[in-house]
Amino acid sequence: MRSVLIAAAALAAGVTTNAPATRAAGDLNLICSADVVICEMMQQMFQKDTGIQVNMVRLSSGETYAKIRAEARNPKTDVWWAGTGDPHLQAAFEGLTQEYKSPLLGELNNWAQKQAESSGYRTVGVYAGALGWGYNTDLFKQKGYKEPKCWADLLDSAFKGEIQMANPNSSGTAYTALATLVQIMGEDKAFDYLKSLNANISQYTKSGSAPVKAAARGETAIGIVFMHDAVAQTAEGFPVKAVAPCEGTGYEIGSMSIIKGARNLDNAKKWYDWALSAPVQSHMKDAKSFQLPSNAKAEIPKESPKFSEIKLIDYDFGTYGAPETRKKLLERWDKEIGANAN
Ligand code: S7P
Repeated sequence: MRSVLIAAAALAAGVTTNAPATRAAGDLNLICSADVVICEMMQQMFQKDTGIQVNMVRLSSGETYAKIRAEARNPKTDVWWAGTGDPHLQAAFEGLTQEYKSPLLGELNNWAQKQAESSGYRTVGVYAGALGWGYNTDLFKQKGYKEPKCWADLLDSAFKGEIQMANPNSSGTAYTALATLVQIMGEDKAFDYLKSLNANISQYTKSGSAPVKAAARGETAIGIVFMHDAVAQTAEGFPVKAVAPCEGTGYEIGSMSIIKGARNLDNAKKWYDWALSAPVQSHMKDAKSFQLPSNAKAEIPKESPKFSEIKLIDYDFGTYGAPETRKKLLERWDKEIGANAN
């Protein structure tokens, strides 16, 4: 099924799945932290456009950050494309990624340029997406559940064992959720909230979008995810409805970074400029990737959740993208939530 989806996405993007012999132009070692369908479509499109062989692995954002830290003395990756912005900023602040000013910076929306400026040009925004959840409308009808419109509604005891979210250690989505709740409620109240929510959580998954994929298949009623990941399931034909929380919500600036010490630096810069271009970003919807593109000239998919209709908080990327904040929040999450998981 997955390979059918990838082939369909690649075809829709006007590329073939049989990449030509690409060794002559060299290699690029890429970690991709978005959904595997868009990762493989980007890999195939770039190979076709440039002749460069892309050796790609898909890892969640927190996993990638940990891998890059562990390999700092002997980097095996050239480019980290996609994934939530906080761990890209954390890597930038630790000097794990390298400064690069793309000639395409001027084409980007302000929020993407700001991500670059605030990191000393060690990362850049490639898309944006708002946090929320998706629920299975068929299951809700069958069980007589009421639509949860607010973070507070997720604590209803009717949802015991019916909610999934990811683990914020591995997943950028779940770290965004943790940082969002702390910003909305204050740290102690957010941890009280997460302890109450824990009673309704059946599983903390490794990857951020897994909870809503499980909701789509009827394995859980609700998945706390980025709204565009819920919309992707609706677009696949599953009975999933995306919700923007009434109290307000956080968002990601999905980012891209070149790793310090990249062995294939010229090819890394080629990928970087290519991935920021409007035509490439306009293709993301072909893989049902419905984030808001960072290039102001790229086509915004009609399915993309509209930021103007979502109550967004003024997400503090400086604080929550700092390595000390990440360490402190994750240690507390492990102790107070992870250790008591069902
Ligand atoms: O599926 C697209 C997307 O939600 O995936 C990225 C996210 O980091 C998923 O990986 P995690 O497992 O780290 O949560 C997002 O950046 C992106 O919008």
